[in-house]
Amino acid sequence: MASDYKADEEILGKAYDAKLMRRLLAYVKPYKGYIIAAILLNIVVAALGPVRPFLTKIAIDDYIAKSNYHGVILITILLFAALLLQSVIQYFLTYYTQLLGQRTILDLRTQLFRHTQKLAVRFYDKTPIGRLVTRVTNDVESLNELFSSGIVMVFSDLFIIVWILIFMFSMDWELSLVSLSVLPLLIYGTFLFRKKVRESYRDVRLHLARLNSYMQEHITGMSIIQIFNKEKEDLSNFSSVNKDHKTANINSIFYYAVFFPGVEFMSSLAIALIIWYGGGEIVQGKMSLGVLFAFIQFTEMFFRPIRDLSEKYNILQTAMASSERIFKLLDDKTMIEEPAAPVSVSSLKGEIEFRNVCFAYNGDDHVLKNISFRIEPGQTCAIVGATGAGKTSIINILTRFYDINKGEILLDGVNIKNMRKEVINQNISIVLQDVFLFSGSIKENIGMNNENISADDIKMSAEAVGAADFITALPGGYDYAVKERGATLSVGQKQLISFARALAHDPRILILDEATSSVDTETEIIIQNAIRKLLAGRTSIVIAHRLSTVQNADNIIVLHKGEIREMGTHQELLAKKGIYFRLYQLQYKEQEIGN
Ligand code: DCP
Ligand code: MG
Repeated sequence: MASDYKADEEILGKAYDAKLMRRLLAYVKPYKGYIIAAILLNIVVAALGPVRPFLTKIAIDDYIAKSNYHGVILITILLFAALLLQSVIQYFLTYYTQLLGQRTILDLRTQLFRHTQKLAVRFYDKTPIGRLVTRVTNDVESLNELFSSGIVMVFSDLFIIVWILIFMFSMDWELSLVSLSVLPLLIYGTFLFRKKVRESYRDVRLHLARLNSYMQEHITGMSIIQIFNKEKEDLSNFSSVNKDHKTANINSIFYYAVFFPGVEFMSSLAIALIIWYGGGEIVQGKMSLGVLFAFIQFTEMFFRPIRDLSEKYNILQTAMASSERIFKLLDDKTMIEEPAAPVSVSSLKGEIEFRNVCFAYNGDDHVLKNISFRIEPGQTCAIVGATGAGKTSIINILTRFYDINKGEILLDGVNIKNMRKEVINQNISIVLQDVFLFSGSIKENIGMNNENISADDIKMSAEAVGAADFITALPGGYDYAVKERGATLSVGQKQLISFARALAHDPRILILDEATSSVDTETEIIIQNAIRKLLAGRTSIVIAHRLSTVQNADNIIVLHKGEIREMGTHQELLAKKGIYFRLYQLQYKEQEIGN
C-alpha cells in the first residue's frame, strides 16, 4: 500500500499538458464571462503601470526642465489618476478572480464527493482514506490557485511585459537594447531554476504524503499506541519522517534563495548599464534626463513579472500534477454497474435465493464456494460458523457491496444484477457487527434524514427495541449530539440505536451481523427482545452468536471455510451430530449453563 501511495504522489507531470489543460478549462467554462472580463481589465491595468514612467519623463523634460509649474501640477494629477484607476481595477480583478477560483473548486469538490459515493466498497478496501482526503482538500486547493490567480495572472504578466516593451522602444530603442542585454542571462537562470525546483518539488510532495499518512494512521490508533507505551518509538518515527520533510523543503527553498536575489542582481545590473550608457548620452547632449529616469523605472517594472512568471510556472506545475491525480480518481471506475434494462420491481415479498454462488475478494481466491440456499418470505435464516468462514461475505454480496464471480443471487426470483440498486437498498436493512454512527443527533442517526420517517416513527422504533430508556436519559434526549462515530456511547447503546435505525426503516429484508462482544445480562435481555421485534414479520438473515436467535431460526446454515457444510433446523442439526452439534456443545453449552 505504501508503494502504491508513493506511485501516486510521484506523479510529477509536465508543466503544461494540453490534454489535462483542456479538461481543466472545462471547469471554468461556466464562468467564461469572468475570465474574459478579467483579461480585458488586465490589459488596461498592465498599461497603467508603464504610463507612470512615461508621465515622469514628460514632467522632467517638458515641464521641470522648462520651469513650467502648471505642467508639473497637471502631470501630478494625471499620475495620481492613473494610480487611483489602477487600484480600483486591481480591486475588481482580485475579487472576481478569487470568486472564479472558489466557484470552480466548489464544483470540482462536489463532483469528487459524488464520485466517491459511487465507488464500490472494493475501492475503499484498497485506498487509504488519507489519500482521498488529500485529493479533495490539498489537490483541489492547488487548482484553486491555478483558477484564481494562475490563468489570469499569466496573461497579466505577459501584458505588462508587452506594454513596457512598447513604451521603451517607442521612447528610445538603443537604450532599450542596452537594458535588455541582460535578458539572455536571466532566461538561462530562470530555465535552470525551473528545472531544479521541479525536481525538489517532487521530493517535498512525496515527503508530505508520507507525513500525512503517518499522522492519519497513528492518530487513528492513538489509544493502542498509548496502551502499549509506544509513544517514544512513535515520536522518534514521526521525527524522522518529519525531518525528511523539512530537509526536502529546505532543499527547495535553497533554489528560491538563490534565484530571487539573482533576479534582483540582474535588474540592478541592467539599471547600472542604463545609467552608464544613458549618462554618457546625456553628457554628450544626445538624450534627455527624463528618458533616463523613465528607463530606470521601466527596468524595475520589467523584471518583476519575469520573476513572477517563474512562480506562476510553479503554480501551473503543481496544478498539473494535482489535476492528474484528481482525474485519476475521477476516472476510477471501480463501481457496481447499474443494469442497462432494470426489471421493474417496487416492493419485494422478501424471497432470497442463492444459486451456486462463488465469490472472491481477490482474483480466484474464493472465500465463498458454490453456495446455494433459499429463504421463504418472512422466514429467519441463521448463519453460523467459525471466524473467517465467510459469514459477513454472504451479506456483502447480497447487498451488492461486491459482485459475485459465479452463480446467481435472486430476490423474489429476480437476479439482483438486473435490479436497480436503489430497490435493493430500499428493501434491505443491515445491522452490522461494528455500528457506524454519524455526527449529528440521535434522531438523525435513527431516521437517517429519510423524509418518510417521522419523529413519532423514530420514537416508536426506539421504544420497541428498548433504546428509549437510555436515550431519554441523555442530555437533550433524541437531540443528543453524537460525536466522532459515537465515542461517547457504550457498545450496547450503539447497538440498540442501530436496531432502532433498522426498525424505523421497516425493510422487507433484514440482515443482522450480530456483534460478538458480550454485554451485561440486563442489556443482553434488552437486545434479545429487540432482535425478536426486528425479525418479526420479515425475511431475515442473522449471523448469530446468540443461542436464542439460532434456536428459533427457521433454517440454520453451517458455513465452514466458505462452504455450506450443514443446513436444517436446530433439532435436525443436533440430530446429525456433525459440525453444528460440536459447535453447539463447545460454544453454546456454556451459555446455556450461564443462563
Ligand atoms: N476477506 C478479504 N477481504 C475483505 C474481507 C474479508 O479477503 N475485504 C477475507 C477474510 C476471510 C474471508 O474473506 O478469510 C471471510 O471473511 P468474512 O468477513 O466473511 O468472515 P466471517 O464474517 O465469517 O468472520 P467473523 O465471524 O470473524 O466476522
Ligand atoms: Mg463477520
